[in-house]
Amino acid sequence: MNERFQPGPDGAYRRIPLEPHQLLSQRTPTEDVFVLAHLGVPEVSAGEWSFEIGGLVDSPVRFTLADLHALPRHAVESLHQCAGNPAHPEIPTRRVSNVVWAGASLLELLETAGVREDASHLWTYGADSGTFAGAQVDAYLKDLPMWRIATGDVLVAYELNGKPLPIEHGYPARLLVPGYYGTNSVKWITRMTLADHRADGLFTTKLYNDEVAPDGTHAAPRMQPVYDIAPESVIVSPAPDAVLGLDGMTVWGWAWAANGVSHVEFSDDGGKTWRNASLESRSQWSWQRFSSEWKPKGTGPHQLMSRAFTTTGEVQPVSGKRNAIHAVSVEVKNERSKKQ
Ligand SMILES: Nc1nc2c(c(=O)[nH]1)N[C@H]1C(S)=C(S)[C@@H](COP(=O)(O)O)O[C@H]1N2
Ligand SMILES: [Mo]
Repeated sequence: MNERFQPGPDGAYRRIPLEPHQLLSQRTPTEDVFVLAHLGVPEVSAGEWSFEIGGLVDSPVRFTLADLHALPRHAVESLHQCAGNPAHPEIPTRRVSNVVWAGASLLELLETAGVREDASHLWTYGADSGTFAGAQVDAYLKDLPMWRIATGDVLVAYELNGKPLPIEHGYPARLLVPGYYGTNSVKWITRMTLADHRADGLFTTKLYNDEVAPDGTHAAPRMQPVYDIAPESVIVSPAPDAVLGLDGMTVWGWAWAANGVSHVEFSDDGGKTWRNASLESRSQWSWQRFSSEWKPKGTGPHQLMSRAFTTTGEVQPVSGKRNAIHAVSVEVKNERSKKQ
């Protein structure tokens, strides 16, 4: 285990993310990207490192870092978000970045091995082991349905923002699943296995599963893996507790969802009334900038909110979910008191 990146008292090493009002650039600089490691950060020597793709394949294949570099390099701009504490899916943590990853295409690696037809899931193991939530784990293990891999842009990434992956982000190589919550993008890959069922483990079938809202046709509560990123948005400007004048300003922020956001609404009265904000288009799997010209109607406290929608009609809930609406309280004063 790495001396510099030991897990904290709750079992995870993390670097504090930027607050929403600090997410000023379209692409998050590497030093500002949040870091999450449930079991601490392992030390992996790239010289000795390689990983094998095995299980339900025609012939297992092993890749070194040089092998990965020799394959076509794919760059993907992608929103990167932590799902938050798996024991508290109701708490929004807003650990979010937007970065450019680069590496080998997982599809191309799998073609080399030849995936058998009965394979339904890819299991990916990380080099880290230890204790989390009172349970001992031999390796960080996640699974991925084959249909997501077929959709494309899943990488075995060795670069972040044009530079080799920093140790804490998964050096020498990590999985990167655009559109899926960060938990699925296994760092410090040691092994991949094709299987015909989900991987049974702490981070696959025990933690990181959400109860699906009942639809009346199923008696028992149904669970679904924390895969797709739910629609979400944050207001970057104005910052919380800003003191503003009556002259008006541009309210702006970022919005995102697994398959992109269709529109964003803005409220200046704590969610009583909403209006459409303008929304920029998505670049690959990136977040999208939204903005709204806003001229306060009067002085006093205002609660600003934004909510993102998808084409399939999903929208951010008011509370109780990891993607709940982000609210920003500001104070509007008249020109004279503002200048004092
Ligand atoms: N091997 C391994 N991979 C991991 C984790 C981990 O603890 N071990 N944490 C996951 C979680 S919960 C998140 S949010 C992302 C964070 O990636 P980052 O630290 O590069 O931002 O890595 C994921 N991959
Ligand atoms: Mo996470």
